Amino acid sequence: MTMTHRRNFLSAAGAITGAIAAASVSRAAMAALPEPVLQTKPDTMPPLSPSSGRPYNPVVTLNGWTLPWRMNNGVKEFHLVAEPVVREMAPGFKAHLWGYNGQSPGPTIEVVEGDRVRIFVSNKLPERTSIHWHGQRLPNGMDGVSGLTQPAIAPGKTFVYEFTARRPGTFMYHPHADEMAQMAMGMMGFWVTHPKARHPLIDEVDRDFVFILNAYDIEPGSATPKIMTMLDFNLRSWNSRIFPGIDSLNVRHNDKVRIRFGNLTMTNHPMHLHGHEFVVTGTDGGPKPQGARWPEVTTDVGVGQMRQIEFVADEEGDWAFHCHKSHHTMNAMGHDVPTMIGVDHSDVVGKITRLIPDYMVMGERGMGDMSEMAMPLPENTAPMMGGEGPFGSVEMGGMFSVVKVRKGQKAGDYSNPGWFRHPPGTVARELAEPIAKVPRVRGAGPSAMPSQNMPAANLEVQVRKARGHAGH
Ligand SMILES: [Cu+2]
Repeated sequence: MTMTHRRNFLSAAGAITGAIAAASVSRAAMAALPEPVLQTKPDTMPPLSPSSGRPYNPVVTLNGWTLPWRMNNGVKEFHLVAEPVVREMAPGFKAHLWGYNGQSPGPTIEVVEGDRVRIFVSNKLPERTSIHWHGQRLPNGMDGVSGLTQPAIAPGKTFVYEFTARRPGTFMYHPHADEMAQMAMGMMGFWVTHPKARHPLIDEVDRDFVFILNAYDIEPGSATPKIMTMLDFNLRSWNSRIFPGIDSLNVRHNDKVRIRFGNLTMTNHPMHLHGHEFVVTGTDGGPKPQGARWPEVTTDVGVGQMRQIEFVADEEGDWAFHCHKSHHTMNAMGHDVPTMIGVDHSDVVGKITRLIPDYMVMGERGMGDMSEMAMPLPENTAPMMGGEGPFGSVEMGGMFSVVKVRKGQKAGDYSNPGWFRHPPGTVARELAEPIAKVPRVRGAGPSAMPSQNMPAANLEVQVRKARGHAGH
């Protein structure tokens, strides 16, 4: 267990914040609060079974964890600490982010419909903050919009939020103070409210995974995100992790699986699962009516939206699960590189090498080679794409992971079973023998294409180029 209680709150937090002058919270004020719980490892922690209150089947936060609570006279008390953190986004690449309780995103909060919830929020950031409880029904003054529904939480101060979790579902939390900077720095977390009893629109599942889609702009060789970036982020992550740093979702064959995700980036993400059809069973607005559900393999999640998908994992294997925007399954790289596919560099390379000895031709045959080149990278930089699979480089980065479906996986076992062992004869293979010549069908029906029409010889194409904008 890597979770540590912060016995000496000030010194432990001081060690994490390093050079950044963190605000101090008085020890006397802290004594009355639930001890903040800290997590610094980016591992996927096992589900946290409820120690008190109504029972439920807990979720698993991808490369994250659930925040323990203290029961105080029937109220569930949590303590979130907003603070600078160091997040390992992938092996060999650490980012200086802001988050909660040692991590970005912060810990997942799990409660039960009808629970009275009290959340203490201590601000150890160098600037003011607040927390908005996205999607919750609550008294207006608990909504966390600084300036509108409450004064901002100044550095060094602790605020208390209290409300009843009225609606079961999939929610998140994030600041509503200097949002652009604080969300670009990684301040966000997941919230799940479990139903208090059997709900006609909420199925019981064997596995329930959660994560938030987020994006950063961190220049290769540096560690702090550029907070002024509006659209051209260079890292797309799940829970501030990028492939191959995102853990696989390990399930047992025939498990009913739910995956919940929310989008706090600046663009939409079409989420695509291989090998299975799923249904979207709910959003941050609540469970979807049965008549509005249909099978699909990709569902788009817009900015500020949440989706929960469900499927029966009835096909064994290692199934890719990723954002379908091809640039979102890549890590940091330059986007303004010309396409070189089909360009023959052979005559120029020699000449340029005489001037620049390290010159390298890039992209003559596409970009796939880049993943195997193992070029020296600036320190603290993740490769553009990578991830070793059983058959070579996976050539992916960013928002990509694998759902591993195994007969041998035990109930409640979330450990990685390793690569799938394909039954003999079920893997695409190189053709060993020459292709037998198959006579082409020369039909005369309506679909036959007379060859004299293609290609048309001596075809002259005239292009008129626009000159100026006079005609616009
Ligand atoms: Cu995407």
